[in-house]
Amino acid sequence: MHFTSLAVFGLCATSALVSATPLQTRDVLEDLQNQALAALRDATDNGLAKKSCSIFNAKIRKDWALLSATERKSYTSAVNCLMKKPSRSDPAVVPGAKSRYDDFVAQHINQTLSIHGTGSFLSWHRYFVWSYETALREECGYTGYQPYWNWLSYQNNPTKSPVFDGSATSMSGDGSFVAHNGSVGGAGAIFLPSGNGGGCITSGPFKDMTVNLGPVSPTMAGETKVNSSFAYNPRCLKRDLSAYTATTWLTATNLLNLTIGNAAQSIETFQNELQGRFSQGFLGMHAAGHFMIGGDAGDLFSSPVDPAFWLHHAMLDRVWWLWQALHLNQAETIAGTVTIFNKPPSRNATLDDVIYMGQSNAPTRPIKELLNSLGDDPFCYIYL
Ligand SMILES: *[C@@H]1O[C@H](CO)[C@@H](O)[C@H](O)[C@H]1NC(C)=O
Ligand SMILES: *[C@@H]1O[C@H](CO)[C@@H](O)[C@H](O)[C@H]1NC(C)=O
Ligand SMILES: *[C@@H]1O[C@H](CO)[C@@H](O)[C@H](O)[C@H]1NC(C)=O
Ligand SMILES: *[C@@H]1O[C@H](CO)[C@@H](O)[C@H](O)[C@H]1NC(C)=O
Ligand SMILES: *[C@@H]1O[C@H](CO)[C@@H](O)[C@H](O)[C@H]1NC(C)=O
Ligand SMILES: [Cu+2]
Repeated sequence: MHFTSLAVFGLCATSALVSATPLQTRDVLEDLQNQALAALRDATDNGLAKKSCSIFNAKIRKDWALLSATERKSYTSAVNCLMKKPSRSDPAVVPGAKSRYDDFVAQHINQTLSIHGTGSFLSWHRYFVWSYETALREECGYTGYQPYWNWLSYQNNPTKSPVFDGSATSMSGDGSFVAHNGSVGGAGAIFLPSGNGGGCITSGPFKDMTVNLGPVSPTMAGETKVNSSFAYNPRCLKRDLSAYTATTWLTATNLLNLTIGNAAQSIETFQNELQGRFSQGFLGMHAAGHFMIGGDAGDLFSSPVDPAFWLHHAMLDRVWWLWQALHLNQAETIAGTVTIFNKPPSRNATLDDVIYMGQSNAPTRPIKELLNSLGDDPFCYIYL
């Protein structure tokens, strides 16, 4: 009952916000965030939070922009540590996995066609980010939690974003300028013009990193794919930050539609809108985040080679978390089949379907255990 009145409040808030132009993106997100936290606080008493986890003791994942310089550097140091630890993958099977970091990339490559445009898309990526966060903490001494990249910031000039400004406290910046003919997103349907990058990143914590796996399905003009999915292909990390992509799709309007607008009606409409309507030229916020970064991040299979992947997917998880908190009576529902955009046609996914993480440190679990961020086992976190 609590939930219904909150949902109604949410819908009233939408029309108020939509009529106020231009949309103040900070207010939009703060408003959603406050509603989500209020809903979760109420729900704590009604049994949403299980066992010892509650909104009051949950771990807090924060906006990168709000972390201190020290916190940001401790995060990027831990990522660089993971890139130096030896791989646990079988070199005969995954020759391109040279580091612990690569073990995660290889999982994503291997499972790409059953974790995108499927009923497991949201839960698989939630568990993936969590297993990576856990590895940073347990294997590399990181003491914080996974930060996120707030999509609704610096859309006009991503190179000024604290995530991508190329400084020592960023996630490294744009690639060097290499003339090329844009990228093609949306499963080949949506042309995205070039930005000012296209080449290797030049500064920041990941300037000297080596990308070992991919590209498996490159989308930036001029890139060639490897001959086999797990091939060893050492190279620099390429980006082409795109204000075009950010201003077109990483918008407050789209976020509101997903969380409290027409697309928020069910998990099916939510995840479909989040993943785009490619044939209509609508990239959707998930792919838009990938193509705002561009270069290696635009590869459906090997995109996790870019360490910004995890901040992007934490934001995606946050948007799902916001939707769940604002639709608690639907929070543990899923929709979709078990093949990418139902190609080839397949059965619906079920809550008992299992998600496995291979060589990461996370045990196989059914989807139903991965829906509640306050479910205690394995998750106990919120976003701020
Ligand atoms: C890839 O996935 C298949 C199942 O689809 C699994 O049998 C295999 O072990 C996986 N390979 C790696 C390297 O994880
Ligand atoms: C660039 O790519 C777009 C979309 O694929 C295409 O329409 C255009 O002709 C290309 N331009 C050049 C100069 O190759
Ligand atoms: C892929 O295979 C072709 C032909 O066998 C070979 O010429 C090329 O060097 C290979 N590319 C990579 C990246 O291994
Ligand atoms: C909101 O999402 C719905 C469902 O996908 C879509 O039909 C509609 O065009 C979207 N509205 C806006 C303003 O993007
Ligand atoms: C699969 O799910 C859709 C809704 O997402 C539903 O309409 C359909 O009936 C389901 N199919 C089966 C075989 O249960
Ligand atoms: Cu993915």
